[in-house]
Amino acid sequence: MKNILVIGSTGQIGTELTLELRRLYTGNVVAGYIPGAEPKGELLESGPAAIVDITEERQIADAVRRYEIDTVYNLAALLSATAEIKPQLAWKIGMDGLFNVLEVARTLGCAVFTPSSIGVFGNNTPKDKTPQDTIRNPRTMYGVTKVGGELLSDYYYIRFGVDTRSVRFPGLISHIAPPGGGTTDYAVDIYYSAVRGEQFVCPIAAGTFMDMMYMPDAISAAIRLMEADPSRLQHRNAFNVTAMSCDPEIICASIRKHIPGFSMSYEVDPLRQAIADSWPNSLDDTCAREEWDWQPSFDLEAMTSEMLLKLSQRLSSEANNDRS
Ligand code: AKB
Repeated sequence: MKNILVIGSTGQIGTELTLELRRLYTGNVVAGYIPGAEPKGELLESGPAAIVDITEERQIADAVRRYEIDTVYNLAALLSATAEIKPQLAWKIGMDGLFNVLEVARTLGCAVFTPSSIGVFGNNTPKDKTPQDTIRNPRTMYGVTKVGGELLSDYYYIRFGVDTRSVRFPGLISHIAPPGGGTTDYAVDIYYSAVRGEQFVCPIAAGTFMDMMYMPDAISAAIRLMEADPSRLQHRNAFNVTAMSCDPEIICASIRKHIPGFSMSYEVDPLRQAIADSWPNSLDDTCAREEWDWQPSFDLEAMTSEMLLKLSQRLSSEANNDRS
């Protein structure tokens, strides 16, 4: 039996991860949240919830003691574009918050998963098939906290034996909880526009390639890595993982196979574009495949079919509810 605490359970990854963990494990899967971002619906009804602000070490420790937690999924973060606007807060959550989690894990004996990102890479990193072990010199606060987080997590493993593991997520695409403040958010927003029958105004320029992944694959990556046999792990913080590499035109073309009239124009956001230009075009995820059998299930076409179907079902049932 596992008892798990998900910090940031109501965010883009947390919402789906918490529900999947509850489906898989019989122990307590505690939805940690901050006031103002309370769990609702199935997330609230299917298991325990607790206020856990990552900047308050005592709140983390209290939840870990109360529910006898053995594994923490630490999903608290500001995404890349927001982190550039609020760098001090990004540091407080990404670095000071992670330090709090690791200290609790060290003293109370928990394993810790903290997502890293393609944001750890910068302009000097090889752009295509970016290797697992290469230059990490981002010039964004998001990237700085993610590189710092990888190093700190490895330090806690090497120095104190805390079981820390992580993946470098690419842009994550989901029809459930929306992202907010990320550079790759356009790859979610484009599907909402398509389903609503609107033209999409893209903030990222044509020809800008970044890695992407459908959320069910991201959830499976996190859980599979935490379940992996530690004796096989040569790396820990953090593994490159990817499912596809695309630019806005490729996603648009994939949507047009289902909605031929869908149209897209461009109004490039300089902040997001500069961040996107500093990130890899595509990652090499061989190490994850070799060390814990990582393999995505969804390519672009499979993801587009499911995104359009699920989103249109959800948006039309919300519209019906609003009418009644
Ligand atoms: C972002 O765009 O900030 C995130 C990421 C790739 O880490 N989605």
